[in-house]
Amino acid sequence: MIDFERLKTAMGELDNDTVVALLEKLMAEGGEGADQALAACQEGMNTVGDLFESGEYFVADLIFAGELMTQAMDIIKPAIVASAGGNVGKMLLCTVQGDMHDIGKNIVKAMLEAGGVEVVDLGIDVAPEAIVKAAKEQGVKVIGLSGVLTLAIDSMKATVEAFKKAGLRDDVKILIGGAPVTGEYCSYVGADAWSLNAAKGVEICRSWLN
Ligand code: B12
Repeated sequence: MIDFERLKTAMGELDNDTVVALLEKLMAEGGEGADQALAACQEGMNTVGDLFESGEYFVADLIFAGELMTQAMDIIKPAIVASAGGNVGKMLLCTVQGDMHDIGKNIVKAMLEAGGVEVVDLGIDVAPEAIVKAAKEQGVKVIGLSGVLTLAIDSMKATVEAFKKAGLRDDVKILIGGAPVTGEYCSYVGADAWSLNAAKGVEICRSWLN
């Protein structure tokens, strides 16, 4: 088993070589502990965020962190996306308007697909009206909204409002996720459910689609 504390520190220090070496070791040993590795990488990203806020890291470091996190996920993805089997249906997923962060969304997407859910990925910075339009066109009843910035909460709320305005709110189930999301925000947004945990999100979507 690899040293997860070391992985977290290496991620926070943007030590590319150590992160890759540790994750490749984990995969070479059969992939056990991939979930813990994902959590350690996320904690490392929190360190990056803290150092950015305190002025020690700059936007260029955030960009590098994003690339490193993507690379890390590509290595361990085969071990975290355990297949739940059986196609259960189709849903929409995107990062909401104003937010360009997509690493978390892409992890959720990979896990949904492995869990038998067909995902229509609308990408990043998606306007509420575009989400409603896509839901109509695709005949989709489950919507997953991702957001990492605080402002994403208001975009999520605007998306729910757009479904109401289109007279479709009762026809769809809306799940929100991403770092700032809480139960309180879920009520504020008017979503049906929330989760910070990708695996839990897959469970919720599968139950709605079933
Ligand atoms: C990498 C990064 C970037 C990269 C993103 C690259 C990319 N392709 O995504 C780049 C460089 C583009 C970036 C830009 C910016 N960033 Co940035 N970024 C980060 C950083 C370091 C990591 C984010 C990340 O990928 N985390 C790892 C993933 C795996 O975690 P996650 O997104 O939370 O997803 C998990 C769960 O939340 C959940 N989940 C996510 N979505 C969903 C959806 C559903 C439906 C479900 C069920 C679950 C779920 O599952 C995932 C897997 O477990 C964070 C710091 C942090 N603490 O996270 C700052 C951070 C998010 N960024 C921040 C800021 C300020 C910015 C900029 C404004 C900087 C600037 N001055 O330009 C811009 C904003 C651009 C924009 N409009 O979006 C702030 C946000 C502050 C705030 N509260 O609003 C943070 C918190 C850093 C900080 N502490 O200051 N950033």
